[in-house]
Amino acid sequence: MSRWQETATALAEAADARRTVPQVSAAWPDLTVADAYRVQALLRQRAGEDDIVGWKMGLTSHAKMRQMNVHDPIFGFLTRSMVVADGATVPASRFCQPRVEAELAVVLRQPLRWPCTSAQAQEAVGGVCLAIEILDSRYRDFRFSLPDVIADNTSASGFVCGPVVRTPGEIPWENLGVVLEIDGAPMAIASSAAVLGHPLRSLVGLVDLMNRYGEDVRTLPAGTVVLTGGITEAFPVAEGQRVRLRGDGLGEVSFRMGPRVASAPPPVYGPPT
Ligand code: OOG
Ligand code: MG
Repeated sequence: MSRWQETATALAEAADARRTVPQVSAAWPDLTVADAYRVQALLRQRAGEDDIVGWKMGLTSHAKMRQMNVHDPIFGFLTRSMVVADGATVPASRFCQPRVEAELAVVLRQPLRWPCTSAQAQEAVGGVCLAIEILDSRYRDFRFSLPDVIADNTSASGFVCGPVVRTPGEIPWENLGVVLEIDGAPMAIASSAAVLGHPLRSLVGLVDLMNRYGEDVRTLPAGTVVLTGGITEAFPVAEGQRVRLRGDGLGEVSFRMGPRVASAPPPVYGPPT
């Protein structure tokens, strides 16, 4: 088994068992960003092409870069099993050390491929909605380097999209106020402008990064969901808590972290191939 494959297997098993592992870079100090995206591509293969519903950008705001002490945008993939319905209760046993953050998600109405201009990206966006991302690092206390977090599929674990979807022409999505609440208490109040000045830049950045590191993936098909990155820093969420995100012109989206359940949770990365 290659070193990339061994690493992907260890991370997938940790994700499925909801436990943490030592940072990959501890045993592999010269792990590069390209190596890390190769590991991530193997996790994606393991999940299976049919299970991929979209992509996410991370570390696209100063709030997030500061919090994680990693200063370069990254991308990861989203699977069907990560989808959480608006208003749902999710058993806490699905996660190990969950955190939540406020995001804007976009849905593409036409395919997008490199090279793409901002105008082409904007043209491809069919809708914009609120999203709560549920992060769950496979590294204890979310301590990682840039390649570590890329190999771990950028801590992807769950996401909840809001019910109100607007076209880019309907709302000024470059500057929308959002409030992230836990149990009714505002944790963060911020603007979508925090995402690279305009979340559209995050979409263009995704296409650029994919062209460099996406290996087999070059085109984002119509219908793809893209999380554009945390507008706010991420906050730990405990069993029993309700998380709600409100945003100008986009209504609200919420979920509850429910009690742990004994039955096995759905695997995040699927069976070994
Ligand atoms: C890494 C993932 C970052 C974002 O939106 O910035 C991310 C992490 O913070 O664990 O999803
Ligand atoms: Mg995020």
